[in-house]
Amino acid sequence: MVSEAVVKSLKLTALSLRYDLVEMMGIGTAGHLGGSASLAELMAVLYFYKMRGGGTPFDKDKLRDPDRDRLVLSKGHAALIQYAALCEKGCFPREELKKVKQLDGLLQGHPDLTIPGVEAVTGSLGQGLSIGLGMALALRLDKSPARVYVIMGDGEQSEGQLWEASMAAANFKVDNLTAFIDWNKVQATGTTAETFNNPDLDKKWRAFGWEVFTVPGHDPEKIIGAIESSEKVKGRPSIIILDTIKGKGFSFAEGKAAYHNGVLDEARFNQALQELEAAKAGV
Ligand SMILES: Cc1ncc(C[n+]2csc(CCOP(=O)(O)OP(=O)(O)O)c2C)c(N)n1
Repeated sequence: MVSEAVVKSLKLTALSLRYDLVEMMGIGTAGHLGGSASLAELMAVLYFYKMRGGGTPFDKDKLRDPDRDRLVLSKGHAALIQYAALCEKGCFPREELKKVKQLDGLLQGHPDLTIPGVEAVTGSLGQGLSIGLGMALALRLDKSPARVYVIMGDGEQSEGQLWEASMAAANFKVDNLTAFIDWNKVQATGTTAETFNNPDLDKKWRAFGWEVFTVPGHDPEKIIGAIESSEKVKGRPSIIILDTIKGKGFSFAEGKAAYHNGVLDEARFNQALQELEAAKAGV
């Protein structure tokens, strides 16, 4: 059972991550608001509550600890929200946020191993689950208590490779792996249903031998509950389908493909900051 105080602090953390996201995007500078904002609560839960760096909470000084939990952001285009979390954890200086996606900056458009805290190079959709599965198998061989988390998109579910990894993970009875689907129902140019309709994801994953949970994806308490349930599942991998809103937290972007990769003009930039302030007051 998570205390009210912890839940409140995670909600505030998610807002801070959204704030960092807007700072990185700047005015007309960088895109990918939608699929980043939909992950803010999950990132807050993972980096600020759940992930361990060799026995203690995620720690920038334990990034090479063999027993650290691993996070693979398979939907690598949402890198900005991961960068926000890593920055808040002190993995690199805040000034880097201003140089995101610039040639002389540390933080490139997709996660890269030069960035402290990033565990896998991603961006070509469909590959992260295979990478995470390899990590999970290696950790099992090493008898490590660490867990692997892999975050995928719902549009990404049309990639064939992840279904191979899905079958392999069930075949190998991997139970130190928890995957997530950011079920925000929108992808790059339209809704997921109209772009590549892939219904009944829960039934599909269950049929592939996984334990499946579906939870409201902007509720830290529910996310924690599902992760903790997944930790108790033995002999098969788990997947948590997060029912989310693309662009969550920014009224002009919610549910809109235009803000998949669209940049913010000055008016939207200011509106975004105002909406975050208002949300903070309501937590
Ligand atoms: C293999 C591959 N094909 C196409 C792309 C281009 N692309 C980037 S994001 C995206 C849409 C992804 O949709 P979804 O997985 O739902 O992500 P989210 O809406 O959560 O951001 C596409 C097609 C890519 N990165 N990799």
